[in-house]
Amino acid sequence: MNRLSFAAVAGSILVSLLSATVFAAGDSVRVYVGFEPGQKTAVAQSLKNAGAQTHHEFDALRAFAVTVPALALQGLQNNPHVSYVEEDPKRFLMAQSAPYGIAMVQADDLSLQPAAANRTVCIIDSGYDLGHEDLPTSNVSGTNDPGTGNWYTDENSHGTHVAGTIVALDNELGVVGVFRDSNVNIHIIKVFGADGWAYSSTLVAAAENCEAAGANVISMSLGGSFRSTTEDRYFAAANGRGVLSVAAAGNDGNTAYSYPASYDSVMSVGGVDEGRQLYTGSQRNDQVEIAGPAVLVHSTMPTGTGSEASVTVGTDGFAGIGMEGSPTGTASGPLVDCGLGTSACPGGAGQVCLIQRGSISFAEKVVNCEAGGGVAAAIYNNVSGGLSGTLGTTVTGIPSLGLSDTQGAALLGRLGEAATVTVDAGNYGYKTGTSMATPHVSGTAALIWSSHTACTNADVRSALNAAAEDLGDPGRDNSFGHGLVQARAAFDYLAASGCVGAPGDIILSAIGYKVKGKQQVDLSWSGATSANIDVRRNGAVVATTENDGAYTDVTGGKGKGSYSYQVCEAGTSTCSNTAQVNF
Ligand SMILES: [Ca+2]
Ligand SMILES: [Ca+2]
Repeated sequence: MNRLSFAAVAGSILVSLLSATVFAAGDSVRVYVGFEPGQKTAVAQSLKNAGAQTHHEFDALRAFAVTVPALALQGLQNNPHVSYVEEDPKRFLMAQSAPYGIAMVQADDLSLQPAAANRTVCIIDSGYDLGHEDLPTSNVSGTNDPGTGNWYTDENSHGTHVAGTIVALDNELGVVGVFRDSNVNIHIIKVFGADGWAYSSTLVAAAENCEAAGANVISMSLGGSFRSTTEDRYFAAANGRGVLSVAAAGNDGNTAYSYPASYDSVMSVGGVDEGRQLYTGSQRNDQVEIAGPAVLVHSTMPTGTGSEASVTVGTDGFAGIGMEGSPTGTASGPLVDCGLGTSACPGGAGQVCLIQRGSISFAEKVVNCEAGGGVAAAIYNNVSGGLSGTLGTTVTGIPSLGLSDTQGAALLGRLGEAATVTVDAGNYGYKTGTSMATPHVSGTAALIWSSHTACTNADVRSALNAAAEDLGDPGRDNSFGHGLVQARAAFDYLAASGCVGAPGDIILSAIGYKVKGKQQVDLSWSGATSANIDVRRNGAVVATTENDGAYTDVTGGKGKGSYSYQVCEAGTSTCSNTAQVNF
């Protein structure tokens, strides 16, 4: 292509970019203006005559970056010394940002990052978007399931979001996880398809696959309200084999148990928001053991299925959350305070509506903005924190997003300035639930264990609980358990305890069932250090057995019965918790 035809094509690009814009007198536009060889001075003079403001001179590229009156564009394009004129498009900050939860659980302490992968976290969920720009491809494996398909795709998005909280890379893109450099082995078991449910037996089979893959930690952002003895026995036995199982406490906001979280052998994880207040959906009961960030957690979404939304004023960007149902797109205009947006905003056509949450639905606010000629709507929270809203079934024609209360306050100080709202598809998104709290805990467990590999699952569990930041009522409570998981404090606790000797480090689970009418109790324990252990039933030693983490006691009884069990280092009074079994 010779220069002449290039100039002609470049000119047509400008026309296609800018001709759709109707300029008013006084409008200006920022463009690149290319000049022919030897014509820099001549073009500079033409630009000066046109009233241009020069930002940059690129001699090697033979181009200026200038702001010129829009009405001068045509003359510049017709100037024989000008080789091309093209828009100087905006470029936005693409930097990585750390989700609030990573710092909240002390996983931003880089000294905790291991030098190599030596722990394995098994994530039982909806799959993993292998190839995502912010997720590792090394140290990642998975097990395919004939019912749900390939582990390395995710038709639901839940599993990819959970995985990002554990392993999103420190790479200038998107977010970061608890582990930043993929120095943890991830094994993915896909039990959910797009619709998001599975059987208990599917879960047990999945957890068995986790163990086969060498899992140290099993992370389960899932649950259901019905208990299964078989499932209970499985997780108790896995605990005895050294596996730490972690599961979501549930999102129903009541005091019901959810399983597998509410088995003794599984850590039940409740949720908090950015202000360390209880997530309103978090289930509260005596099985809740620990808490993690759960509200509006930012993490990875399968490529292209997430949402990126922002307001830009001048050089300041405000990252928001696209309204569910908002069309994608970019729109610019002066920023106008529309109050609560309960009627058409009187800012004149073309404005970006800044609207406070409250009184009417988000959809009605956006409709009112649009009715007043607004080109985009930014709705800010009236309570602390970010705003994730939905337009429901209302169809709107302008991009809209939610902002935090503090972002809203900042933007109220920028009224009248040109604002640009962008809502676009992306690779990241916000989700809320104890499902999001769970990977903060399972990831932290693996993180501290990575540097204390001599410790048992029971040691790690004890350390997480002992070092948690107490929230709510003093001491353990049914909302937060022992409190907010804290990576640095738990790491230090393990270092100080040397993994051994702390009371309560022997953790026992006991599960009763009947075989042909006869009472039988499966005991599973971890954390004992002697060669043999004593099994105590109702205070009396009924067996001394190998310390292999499992024993089945046949009580000899039928019908009803009530038993309390402990296991103790043989011949000592160093014992586990007491586990109760009622027939
Ligand atoms: Ca990243
Ligand atoms: Ca507490």
